[in-house]
Amino acid sequence: MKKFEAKIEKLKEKFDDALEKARGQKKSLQDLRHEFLSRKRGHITRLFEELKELPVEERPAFGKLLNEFKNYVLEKLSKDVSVKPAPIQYEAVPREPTVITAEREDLTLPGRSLYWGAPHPVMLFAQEIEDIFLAMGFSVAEGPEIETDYYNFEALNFPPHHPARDDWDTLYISEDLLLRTHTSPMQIRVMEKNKPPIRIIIPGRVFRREAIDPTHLPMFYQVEGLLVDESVTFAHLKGTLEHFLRALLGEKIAIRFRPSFFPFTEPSAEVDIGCTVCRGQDPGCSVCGGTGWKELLGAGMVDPQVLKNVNIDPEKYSGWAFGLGIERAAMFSHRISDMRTFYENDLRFIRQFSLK
Ligand code: 2NM
Repeated sequence: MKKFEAKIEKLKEKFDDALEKARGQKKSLQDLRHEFLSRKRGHITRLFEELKELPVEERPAFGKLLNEFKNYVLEKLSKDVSVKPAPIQYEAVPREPTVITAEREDLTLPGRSLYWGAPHPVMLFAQEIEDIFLAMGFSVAEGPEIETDYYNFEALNFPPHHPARDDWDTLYISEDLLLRTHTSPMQIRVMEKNKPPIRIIIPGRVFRREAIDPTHLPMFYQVEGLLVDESVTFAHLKGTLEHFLRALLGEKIAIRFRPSFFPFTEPSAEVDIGCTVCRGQDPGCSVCGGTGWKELLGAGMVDPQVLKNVNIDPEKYSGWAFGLGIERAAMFSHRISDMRTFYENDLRFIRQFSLK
């Protein structure tokens, strides 16, 4: 049966033709494999079916020819390096949008900003004061809030039972221990440990037995300053404090010195600043009471007896000192009418100052 042999020959030509065209194209090569080898309708599969209809004696020879052709096709197709295994197809699993919103956080929301807190206005004002004195070559020191009678009073020239002690309503812990009524005890400690020249300021909490009202608290902050050197005069005190007050409250602030008395300074003065609210123009002014002046700090030349108490020779050295209530100064600078607002911890109040 030459006819069968011719069919194979024809198919081979067809295959070679198609293979030439399909070279390098995966899809076409897969199609070609399907066209010739498909188990149902492939050309070669059909020829195997036809083989069964041939006379039995002819089948082996043609069967051999057909098998050779089949192997030829398989070999050709498998040799084509461009035929690679088909990529794995992953199936997309659809998700219900309701599941996403109900079970997962919304990652597109903006973050919540953290509140870092704000410096307290009293601390900010203390820093402003410190900066002014640091620029003039002063150092800053702190000391204990619990003191002995000696450092708080006796070394500062308050003798026992002296009526001057009545001006400082003291909170006693025991016969000898008390809550300091000023930061001057630390100035005694500084003078005990250091030789002049001394330039220091001491900020810190002080305590007095006070009835609470808009201008009095039993705890408040003070800054005291001290300068000791040779040939120091009241003129240095005056010039330094004037510079300090102008730097703190503005160049135009009015300043006056009034004679006064403190046990630890001689002579002593109280320093007033002109009322910035009414500028002395309103006899009914609630800030200055119509006087046009506001007392801001106390100062004076360190009493020779205080210098002797710390073994500094008053014949060789002299010094000046001052004390200032920080809340009181801050109230005046910021026009705050009630000192208690500093310690009510109302964040709406406290936050305003750090915006400066
Ligand atoms: C004030 C007023 C005047 C003062 C004096 C001293 C020391 F230690 F040198 F004697 N320290 N602070 C002083 C002087 C304090 O506060 C209203």
